Amino acid sequence: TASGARVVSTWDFGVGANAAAWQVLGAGGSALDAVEAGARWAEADLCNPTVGRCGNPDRDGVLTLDASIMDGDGRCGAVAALEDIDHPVSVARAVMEKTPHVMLVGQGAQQFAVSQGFEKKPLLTEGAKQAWREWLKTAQYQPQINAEREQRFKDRRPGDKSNHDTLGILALDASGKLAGACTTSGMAWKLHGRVGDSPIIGAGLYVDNEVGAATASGVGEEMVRNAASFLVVELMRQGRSPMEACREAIERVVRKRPEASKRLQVCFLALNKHGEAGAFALHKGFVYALRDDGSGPHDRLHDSAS
Ligand code: SD4
Repeated sequence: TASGARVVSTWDFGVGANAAAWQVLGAGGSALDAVEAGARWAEADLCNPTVGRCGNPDRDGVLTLDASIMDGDGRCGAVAALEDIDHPVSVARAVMEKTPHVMLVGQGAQQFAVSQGFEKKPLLTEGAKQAWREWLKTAQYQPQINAEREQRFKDRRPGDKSNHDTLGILALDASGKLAGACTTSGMAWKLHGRVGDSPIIGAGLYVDNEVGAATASGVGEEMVRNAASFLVVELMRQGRSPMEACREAIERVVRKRPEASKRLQVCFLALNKHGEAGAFALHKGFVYALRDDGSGPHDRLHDSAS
């Protein structure tokens, strides 16, 4: 059975990722298989301009993908700046399982993916190309906090106000093991070659069966600066609840760069080994999705504090 199992994912599209993960968890499958399934669902979602094949490109019009995966025993894998491969999270898992390494980047990551049977194909969608051409008119790199991001998404998807963003997904399986994954096309209009937090173990994702797991979304440079997901897990180790740990990590981000913090979004999501979840964001607007085997609604969207 799936007793005690649960999964949490960033943003409202996390509901879909959780459903995919639950197909694994609900059948008694492993947390690792569950988070990969959830991340693959998000990567395949053609309506999401910040994850996978529908992602917005960098300033040169090139779509580069970042992803990581980790289990609670410290096994991990990641790819960064990967081009033309549509499931970076599965390539990250292959790095973890089939190589002595943790991270592959760019050309080398692609070469490895192809050697593992992943198909190389152009991914940039018409919509993303159009958004890039539009962006070129001003060519200003100014990451926006949610409210303004909604505007961008509205341009891409009329009527849709949702805050699509990087997918971070954390799962606890029936045997009490944790795993997490994080997948993204990174910040739109980034410099070619820019790597965010999502594929950096300890920044965009960290998992430890002794304590819990954490993941992040928002402007990745802030997570890297603060080794943020590792920080959240270490705060939980010291006794903080998932929410308190996320809040304290946000306070650290603000303390480091008070001025910049006014203009950028940073969101943390955590799950401890007892299955308690919590989140905290620098600015309003971050939600996460939770699914468990409880008697309540199977899918719940939670507003994080900010
Ligand atoms: C990054 N954290 O590449 C990711 C992207 C993201 O809101 O979450 N954007 O920095």
